[in-house]
Amino acid sequence: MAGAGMRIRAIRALQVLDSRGSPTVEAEAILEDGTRAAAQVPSGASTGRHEAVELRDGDARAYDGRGVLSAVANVNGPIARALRGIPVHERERADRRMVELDGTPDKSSLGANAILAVSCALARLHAKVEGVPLWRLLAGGRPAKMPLPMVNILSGGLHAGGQVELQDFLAVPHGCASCADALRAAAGIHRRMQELLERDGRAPAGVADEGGWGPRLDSNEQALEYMERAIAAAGYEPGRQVSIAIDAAATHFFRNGRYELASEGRSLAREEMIEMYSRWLTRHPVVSIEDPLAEDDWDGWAKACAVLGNRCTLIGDDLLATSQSRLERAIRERAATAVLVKMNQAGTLAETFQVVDRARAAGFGAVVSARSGETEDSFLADLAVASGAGHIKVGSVTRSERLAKYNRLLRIEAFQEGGAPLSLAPVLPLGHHGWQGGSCVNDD
Ligand code: 2PG
Ligand code: MG
Repeated sequence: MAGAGMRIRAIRALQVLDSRGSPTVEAEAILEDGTRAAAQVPSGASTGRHEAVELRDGDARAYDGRGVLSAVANVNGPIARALRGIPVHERERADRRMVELDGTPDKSSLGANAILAVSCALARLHAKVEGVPLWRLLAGGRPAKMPLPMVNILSGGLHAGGQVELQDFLAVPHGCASCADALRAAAGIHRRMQELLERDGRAPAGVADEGGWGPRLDSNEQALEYMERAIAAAGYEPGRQVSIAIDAAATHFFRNGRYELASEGRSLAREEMIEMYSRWLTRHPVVSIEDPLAEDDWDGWAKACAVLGNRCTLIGDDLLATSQSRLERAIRERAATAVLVKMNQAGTLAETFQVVDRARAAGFGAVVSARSGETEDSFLADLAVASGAGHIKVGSVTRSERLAKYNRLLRIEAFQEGGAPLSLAPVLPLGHHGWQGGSCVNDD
């Protein structure tokens, strides 16, 4: 361990801007010999109630109250003081120190944005000192592999002005042999989608928060029809080479016990939502549904798993909030079959890896995910490879805060950095229901 003896001399932070022009935290860690590394943290729009808290200043005179100068001050003050002198390889100890120092269950005292920025900067610094790629350092003994990208093509909900309620319709190019091929497929589908929408007079003036299209549509299901058409127009067979993933983000259209599909003039009970998804699974090649129901509708999720769980992967985002205790409950109650992994929902790298590792042990799938507000930091790509999750969700193939991650994956794949055997997961991992892929596997 080349860097084992190297201790932290200083940590400092500043306020930078994310892809929506909102402030976020960048932290830099510096060792005794002057070696330094930095990291920036992302920020969600469709945030769940159970996420670790992002500290915002609330001063309406700056960035509509969204400044993060208090989080920055927490890094520069108490966090820097508490971590000074800790050897850089003792990163878990550093994460624990920060959690203890914060002292709240949701990191609302120091801010998850402050804590995570430091946690990631320390990991990057440690990799630098060891002279290994970040993903290799993070992997430890985990089965690192190239993740299959799930690429946003159409957006709705809070990411696209609510044209339709469901938030994401994504292409899953599982029939491709490499990450590079999967991205080429996704880029083709994104372009063909633009042409199809233009032809129908539905082309939006710009792209949505994650770089996909946010058109006005007649219904949520119409998004699935467009997805199939765009996949075929790009030269791929829907369901055999490229399938569809949905992130409904249902928490955000759930009011008073009902799911409000306002664009369709419908208000659905949870059973009707499950029936709707069931019909869609019959008609369209959908391999996974994220947040099909709201974040605290545990009974609904268990029903959804019983009815849909052997036909597609049910991924908990707002439901699980990258929280160990919520994941335990989902395992116990069979309330999901995969977990969405977002570092800033947990607030430290150590807790993020605990969730990924527990999911693997329980036979749950895992998808490592970016946020709708992102930065040029490519950390997530290394995390996805290191975790062995097999899947990554970064948004679309436009906007450089997305491409920073994809391009980092391409670099890791092209140069086989670090020499580990990397493999592309063929299809979404399934939960405890034992379904093995059905017609969605490219079995040529
Ligand atoms: C999600 C994410 C990313 P946000 O819901 O999965 O698409 O969105 O960061 O706004 O929570
Ligand atoms: Mg989501």
